[in-house]
Amino acid sequence: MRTLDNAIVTCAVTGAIHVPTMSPYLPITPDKIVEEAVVAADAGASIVHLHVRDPETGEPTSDLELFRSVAERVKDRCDAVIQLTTGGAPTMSVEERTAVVPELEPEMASCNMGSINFGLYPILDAFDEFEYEWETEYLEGSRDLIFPNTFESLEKIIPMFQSYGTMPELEVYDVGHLYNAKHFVDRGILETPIHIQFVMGIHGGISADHDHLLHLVDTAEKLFGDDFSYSVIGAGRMQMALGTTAVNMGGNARVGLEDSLYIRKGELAESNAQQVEKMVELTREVSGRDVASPEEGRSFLGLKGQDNVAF
Ligand code: KMH
Ligand code: ZN
Repeated sequence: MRTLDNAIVTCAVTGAIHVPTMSPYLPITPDKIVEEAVVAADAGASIVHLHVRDPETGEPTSDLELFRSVAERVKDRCDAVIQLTTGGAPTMSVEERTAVVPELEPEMASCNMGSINFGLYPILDAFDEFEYEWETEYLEGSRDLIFPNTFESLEKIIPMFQSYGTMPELEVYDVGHLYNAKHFVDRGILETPIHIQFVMGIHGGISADHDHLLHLVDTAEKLFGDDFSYSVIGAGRMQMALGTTAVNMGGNARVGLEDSLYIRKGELAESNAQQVEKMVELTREVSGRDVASPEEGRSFLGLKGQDNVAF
């Protein structure tokens, strides 16, 4: 495994899992997404992972002009690596959600390594009423929805990343997705070293347990030897716990309101930066590592630099 002296903390500012009813702090408008990303970077996030939302309804969208406007403004105000989602929302087509790569040529973008059930419907049990009509439909619809990332679509997407100089961050939701990555490495389609994001705790993927993280890392070691690095998302209440374990083991951590709305059990986080500050402090207190700067992150991951993006 490749490890950096300092740990990379990524902040995922807003995503497709949470609906506006769930938290008054969820950033929805472009202004708020930009502000949250910049403050998270100031708090120590060297990578910001960005999705965009319809500013009127808060619905996840793949609008390229919104992506451009948010990415441009974040770039103007901080030097964090801007990592755009190509996961979008499970309801979008693969073409729609990956269009950010040719359009904006980011330094880095997510690349989801397999198809899964993506069950958001348990959230329905937690609320009596939702602010927007789409929220109930969206969550209910996830009962019968597959997040498609087929071999054929990955055969097209991975070379597209390479032609625009965009480093794919491989989103691995279960052990089998590591074998999918290995398959593309063996065929010469995916270049090494790879950077993996273990996404744990999605209803449909592997659960957010420490023993599963150890197994994922061991399996990646077996398949890729020294040719991979990793970060961990513990979706929901395991965010800080799994992030801390990952940085203790020489990996990296992702926090942010995209994957957990809480700062601790029962207490909503007031901002993305609050979660970043906590992860930074945990990293320093328990792992003996410091937190990587954006430049350290870039050099470790071999990124092309902010001057070479198309926004
Ligand atoms: N929010 C994560 C569960 C992506 O944007 O491509 C998944 C994610 C994927 O961040
Ligand atoms: Zn995302």
